Amino acid sequence: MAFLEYIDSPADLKCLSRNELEIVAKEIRKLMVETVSKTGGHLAPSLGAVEIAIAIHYVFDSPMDKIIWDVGHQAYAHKILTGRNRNFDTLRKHGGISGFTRISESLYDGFTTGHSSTSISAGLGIACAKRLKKQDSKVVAVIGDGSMTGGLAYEGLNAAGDIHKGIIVILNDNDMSISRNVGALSSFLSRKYSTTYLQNLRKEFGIFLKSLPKIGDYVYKLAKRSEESLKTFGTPGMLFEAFNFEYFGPIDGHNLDHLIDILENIKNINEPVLLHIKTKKGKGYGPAEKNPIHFHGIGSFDIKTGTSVSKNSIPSYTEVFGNTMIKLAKDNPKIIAITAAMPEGTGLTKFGEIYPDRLFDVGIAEAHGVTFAGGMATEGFKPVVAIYSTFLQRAYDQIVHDVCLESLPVVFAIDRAGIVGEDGPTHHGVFDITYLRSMPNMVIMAPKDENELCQMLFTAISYEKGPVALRYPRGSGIGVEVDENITEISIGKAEILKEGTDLLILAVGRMVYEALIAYSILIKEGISSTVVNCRFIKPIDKDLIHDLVKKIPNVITAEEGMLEGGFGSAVIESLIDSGITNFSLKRIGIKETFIEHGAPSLLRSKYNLDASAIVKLAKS
Ligand SMILES: Cc1ncc(C[n+]2csc(CCOP(=O)(O)OP(=O)(O)O)c2C)c(N)n1
Repeated sequence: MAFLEYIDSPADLKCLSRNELEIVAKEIRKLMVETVSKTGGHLAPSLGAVEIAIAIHYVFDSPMDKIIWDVGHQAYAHKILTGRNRNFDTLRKHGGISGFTRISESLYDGFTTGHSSTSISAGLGIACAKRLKKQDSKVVAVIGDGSMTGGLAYEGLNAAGDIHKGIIVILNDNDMSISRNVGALSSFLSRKYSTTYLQNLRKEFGIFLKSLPKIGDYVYKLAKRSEESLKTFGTPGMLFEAFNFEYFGPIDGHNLDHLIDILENIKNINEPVLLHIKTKKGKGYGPAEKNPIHFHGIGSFDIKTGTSVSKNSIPSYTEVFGNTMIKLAKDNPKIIAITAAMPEGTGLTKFGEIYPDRLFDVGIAEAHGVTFAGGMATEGFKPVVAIYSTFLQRAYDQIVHDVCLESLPVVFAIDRAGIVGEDGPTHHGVFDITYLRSMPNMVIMAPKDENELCQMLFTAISYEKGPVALRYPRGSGIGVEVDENITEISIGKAEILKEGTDLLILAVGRMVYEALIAYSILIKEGISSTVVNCRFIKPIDKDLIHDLVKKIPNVITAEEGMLEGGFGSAVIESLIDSGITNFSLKRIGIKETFIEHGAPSLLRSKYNLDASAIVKLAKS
């Protein structure tokens, strides 16, 4: 690397000529592709944001000026330019650098990100705080067109345009969210008018103005302003100008010269500014340009061909969910699928191909998606809202207020529940049990394997009395056969998998499998356990659990989620509330901490979420 190895901070970048910056861009892309081919990560989004990262750091003075990368998944070039190029090979590895931006990782990261659409609000907060501190440093928020589909972004724009604080929003528009972007805004951003059309429009507008009987001062000014606004009519500027933003663009987001010139120009405008840049997702690496959806977030791959290195032959929970949806939808025309910008991630792509009218991609708008499902349910449909556990947090109020209050029969298919691994603390799905458990009318279940996932989905869809949340983990299933004929299971009923007398293990979801492994280890050491697949977190199978605890008072509960307000808490509360106090109970789960990024198996071992943790606890 001719230049990159000498760049330890943005100050080093500023010493280079513009031609040399082009070489830096090439070196960054090479480093990114080489690294992500081994570590996995958000390659295509970051490849598309190389020039904008260079231009920002060339023009602004970070860390005094604050740079905020929405989601943080486009920020690899930013990381490389801000002192992390030497350990970039540790990207997403345990103990290494995060796949998103973290204020605890670097002074150059303006805000901690991972969930989308936060950058404008955070940036505005920082800008207002700087004003109060009488600092005149700048704030730059870089946000993708996909992230612009999130409502929070508009709350930020609305506030920024009202209080007129200097903030520069850079809209990195590549026409893509993870999949092709959706929604009216997306088509608005790419709307193009021919010059003739615009000229005709202006002429007609002029004629219309002249035809007005009396044009007083006020009307004239208004008319003038309207005429001026016609100049931006062919561009999305109109939208942002309505928010009181000064709009610039759209410009080529890969032309470093243009980017630097325009940033130099808008740097000192003390009003909200929006710079619209057009970029190509995956830019500079053929396979990623060709297949940006696949390379949005990718595991390790072969650089030459772009093919993934390993693919587990056991189907993932996500795939099993998607296939079961197709199967069930065939006989039940009321089934509707809803995704928040993640048809691939939630396994619904094929469903959408077969039933295009029954899949709704609402964009990165989880809150809207849930309320939308509530509306559908009032009309007799059966909406299945498939959202990752971590992103469903965005819709907490909508689940309570728009679904649970009237007990509407909406199914929540909660993917990536539990530890997700390398994406880290912003993405682990560990809070859903806690926040859903307190909601009246909600049923919560978790399957022990992929076959039970099918049964639970069928059960959830058949349940008419109210909402059901079905949580299942990231990655491949256990490898069990999936029944051809899917059967229902009884709501609130657990199943005993092993019978023993010394210890009672009450497990849910993925931890059932770990409990069975623990059972086999313990039996060899002379400890016989009863293992229960509890299936339901709410309502728990009180009758069975109470009976068993009375017989076997040494109890371990096991779940992959927060202990506070979790499944184990539900068991304790239920026992105590029923006056059963003669038991000793230990809980396996996550104790009041944010779990860092790293390989799932490593994290499960570190945080005692596996069979050996159950064995250790049993022996103690
Ligand atoms: C609240 C929330 N929902 C879903 C996601 C998952 N997600 C990560 S990136 C992304 C697409 C973002 O698109 P865009 O901002 O245009 O960036 P691009 O990937 O195209 O560069 C999505 C849906 C998320 N990070 N946060």
